[in-house]
Amino acid sequence: MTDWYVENYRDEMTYGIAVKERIFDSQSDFQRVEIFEAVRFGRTLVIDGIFMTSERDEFLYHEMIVHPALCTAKSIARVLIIGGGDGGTAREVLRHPEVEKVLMVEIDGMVVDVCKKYMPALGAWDDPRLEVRIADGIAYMLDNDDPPWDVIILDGTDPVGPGEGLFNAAFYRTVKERLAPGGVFALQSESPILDDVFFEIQDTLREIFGHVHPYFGPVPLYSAGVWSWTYATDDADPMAIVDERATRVEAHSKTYNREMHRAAFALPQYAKKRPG
Ligand code: SPD
Repeated sequence: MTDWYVENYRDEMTYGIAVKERIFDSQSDFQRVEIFEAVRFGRTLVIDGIFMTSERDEFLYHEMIVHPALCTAKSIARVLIIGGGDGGTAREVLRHPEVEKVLMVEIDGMVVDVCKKYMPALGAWDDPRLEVRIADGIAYMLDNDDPPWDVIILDGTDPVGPGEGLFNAAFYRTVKERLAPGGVFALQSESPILDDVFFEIQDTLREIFGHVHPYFGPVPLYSAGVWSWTYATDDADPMAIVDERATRVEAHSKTYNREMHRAAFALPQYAKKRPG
């Protein structure tokens, strides 16, 4: 009999994936962390019952949360990642040789440990430019003496549980204060199809940043299928792609290229205003 892992979205819909083998299941100090081997998606990470990433389609998410910002920010020497414990976002950041320092602030050490162990291809854990700090990203942003960051990436869960405080104006203000001139804030901004959270994120970011540009792509692991990220800045231009950086990325990427970058920022009619 098929073993189904079923994500339940607000008791309104379910999305099921056939499991070949259950590999890890434990409650951390913050959330339930599970890894299983899926029939189609390969090793898959689930947090609090929500699909996070899979070996099969992780590139669709990680390349797109990283490279639009990294290919257009004024400088990319210093990159801060809040969340991102599976390592995929840091791996993509580290593909840029101009990056000198990446700090990943992840609240849950269990996520880092199990992804290193069971999904090692996701990360570039041995790169000496990467520092992993197991700490609360909100507390870090409020109290640190680090120099400003050229790019800040928020790679969190959905806005429930420990990730909830990462989706409000107070947090976005701390991000803006820590960004260097010409800097970019890139974040995952939920599905533009299923509910209003996408629109709430856009409205809140617009209170704080001069320019806010959502962009879109497919992530089959997420039940809505269509996903969004958002590029927020005061003084960078998401269309000003630095060719030298993009050329290097295109040599290894599976989805990102300059055409995909430009196309992702096309705003579908349904994303232009909240459904009534
Ligand atoms: N609905 C799931 C949203 C998950 C977003 N974060 C995924 C983390 C991948 N590094």
